[in-house]
Amino acid sequence: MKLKIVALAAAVAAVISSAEAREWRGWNVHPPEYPVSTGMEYFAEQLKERSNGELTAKVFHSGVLGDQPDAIEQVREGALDWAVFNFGPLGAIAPEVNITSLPFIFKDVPSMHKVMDGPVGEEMADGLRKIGLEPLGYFDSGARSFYHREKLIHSPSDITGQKFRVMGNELYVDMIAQLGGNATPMPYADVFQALQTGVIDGAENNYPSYESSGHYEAAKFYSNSQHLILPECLCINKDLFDSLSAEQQALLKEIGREAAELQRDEWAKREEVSKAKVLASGVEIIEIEDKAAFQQLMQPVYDKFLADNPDMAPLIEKVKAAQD
Ligand code: BDP
Repeated sequence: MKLKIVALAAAVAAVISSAEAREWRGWNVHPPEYPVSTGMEYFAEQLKERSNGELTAKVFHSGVLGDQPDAIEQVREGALDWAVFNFGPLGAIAPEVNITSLPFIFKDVPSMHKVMDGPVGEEMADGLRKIGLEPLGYFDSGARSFYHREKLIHSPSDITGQKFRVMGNELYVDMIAQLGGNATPMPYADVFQALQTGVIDGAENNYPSYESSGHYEAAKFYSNSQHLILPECLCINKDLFDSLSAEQQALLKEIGREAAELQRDEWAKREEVSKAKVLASGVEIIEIEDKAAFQQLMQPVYDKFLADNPDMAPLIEKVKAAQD
C-alpha cells in the first residue's frame, strides 16, 4: 500500500513538473552574439539554475520565428512565451510605450534610462500589461540615426524626396513626411536587400544593428541624427507570468533585472566595436551640427499623436520632466 502511494505521488509530481518544465519559447530578432541575445541567454541559464530546473526557457535567435510585429502578437496570445521587443513596434499597439517613439523626446541615452528606471517606467509597464505582456527588464538599443546609399544627411533638405525604411509605426511615417521624405515600413529582415537593390535610399538604426545586419555594406553614409532613442523590453506572456507562484515571479523579476544590467554593459561595448568595424570598412560618419533643424519640424508629429491619444498628455509631460 505504502509503495503504491509513493508511486502515485511520484507520478503526480512527474505530471506537475512536466507541466512546469515545458520549455518556454523565446523570440529574438538578433544573431547569437548580439547584446540582446547575451541578455536573453543569461536569463534562460539563470532561470533553469535558480528554479532548480523547474522552469526552463530557450531562445530562437536571428528572427527564425518570424518578424517582430507577428512575434509580438504571438507572445501576447501565448503561441510564444517570451521575447525582447523594441519599443517602436510595441508602441504601435500600446500608446504609453509609443511616447518613446516621439522623435527627440529623450535628450540622450542616459536620460532615457533615468526615465525608464523611475516611475514613468512603471506606467509604461502597465501599458504593456494591458496588451498581455509582463515586462521583466528594460534593455538598451542606443540611438537611431539615418544612413543612406549615396550621401550624408546634413539638413532636412537632404531627406527631401528620399525613400527611407522605417519600422512599422505610424509615428515614423509622419516623422519622415515632416522631413520631406517618403517612409517605407518594412520588416527588418528585408532591409539589406532593399538597400542593395535601391528599392529604398536609406534607413535608420543604431550602430550595432547597422553593423550586424550588414546594412553598412550597402549604405555607407551614416549621419548621427539620433532622432529616436528606443528602449527594448524583455517580456513574457502575462497569463503565463500570472500562473506562476509568487516566489517564481520574484525570481523572474530578479533575473530580468540582472539580464538588463548585463545587456546594458554589453551594449556599451558593442557600440564601440560596431562603430570601429564600419569605419574600418570605409563607412563615412558625421555628427549633424544643426539637430535643432530636424527637431523643429517635429511639432506636427507630437500634435497628431496627442490629438489621437489625448489621455497621454500627462505621461508625455512626466517623460520630459523626469529628464530635467
Ligand atoms: C533594431 C532593434 C530591433 C528592430 C530593428 C529594426 O533592436 O528590435 O527590429 O532595429 O530596425 O535596432 O527593425
